[in-house]
Amino acid sequence: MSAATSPHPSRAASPTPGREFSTESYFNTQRPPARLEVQTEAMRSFVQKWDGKRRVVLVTSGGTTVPLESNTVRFLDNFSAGTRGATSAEYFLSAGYAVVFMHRLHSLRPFSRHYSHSLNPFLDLLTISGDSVVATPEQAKHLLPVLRAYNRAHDEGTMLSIDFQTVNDYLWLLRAAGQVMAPLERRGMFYLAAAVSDFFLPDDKVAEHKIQSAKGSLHLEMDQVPKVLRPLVQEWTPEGYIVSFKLETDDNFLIPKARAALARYGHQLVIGNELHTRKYRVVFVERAITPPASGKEGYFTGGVRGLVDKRITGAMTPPLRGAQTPGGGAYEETWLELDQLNGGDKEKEIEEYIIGELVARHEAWIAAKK
Ligand code: PAZ
Repeated sequence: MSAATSPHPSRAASPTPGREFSTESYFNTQRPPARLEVQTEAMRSFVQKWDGKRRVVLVTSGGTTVPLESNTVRFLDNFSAGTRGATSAEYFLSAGYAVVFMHRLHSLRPFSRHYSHSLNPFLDLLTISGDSVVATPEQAKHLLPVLRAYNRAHDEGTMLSIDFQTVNDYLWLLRAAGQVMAPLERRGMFYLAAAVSDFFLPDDKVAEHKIQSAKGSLHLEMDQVPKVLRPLVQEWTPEGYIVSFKLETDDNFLIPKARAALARYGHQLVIGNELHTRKYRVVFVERAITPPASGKEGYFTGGVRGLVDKRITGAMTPPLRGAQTPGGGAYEETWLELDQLNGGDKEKEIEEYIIGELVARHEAWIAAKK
């Protein structure tokens, strides 16, 4: 079956194979998820509750699926377990943020992630004492701070969980979150760590029923997911502090791709990470706010907490927001490397340092408006 030929008899075949959807045409033609209104209202009241009391961050987490059938038996997926998002949400909470945790259903979640069934099975924590069940003393030591932080977030209501499954769910929810958080202006942060598919099957190319193997090989032609970072930055939430992630499997692409994203979308920061080293090193790429000493390229080391190697390249351009930065602007790159930051403490997680850096930048972003 070719996906360019509609597998669903009642829907028209896609007129132009491999279409590029604009954001507008995407939302005009693709069906919203069934729970969109309820989830949007939950986000709206959460944001209103915390507006003026805490800064609010939207954390997106986990992978998105692309279903091949609307009665879904099969779907395309990606590797993300949601570790980055779930871990970061915990550090945002402990930094005093209210967190909208927008995550892939059944991916890792803040606090419970410490006890995932594959890495640290729950039953291994417990021991029988008479007729009771208790945590082993060794496990209780680890469990106590996690349980305290979990209970605090629960009692104070500082985290709202919103789940998605498909890339379509994700796009609709991101738009809703952007609009709902717009009144926060600079007090809102977006931390877009979810691994979002670049390709999707539009409604009119999705088979209604399970695709039959009797028809032979399966040919799929997927369309490109619209680049929603642009409307997020320029329309939905023009004042928010927006952090996107860039994942590559070749380190050499990280910086050029991150710079290209900044130039194209005009947001504040791209965090680059490579698939295999993502838990130990990341690079912050942002527009330079101070010119290189020489006026040309230069390396700057030390000075800022957590900064390992800071490099400023290119000619100085003012940091623009919501506008295209012409090629050749000045960029800063800050590498965070866990083994240089953790003082030998193997329990430390890179997200602690990432969030520390972000909180400082977010504060500066808010202060710059006053
Ligand atoms: O979920 P995880 O901890 O296994 O992976 C995190 C990540 C690599 C998905 C995230 O850090 C990231 O880079 N997200 C954006 C991926 C992208 O380029 O679409």
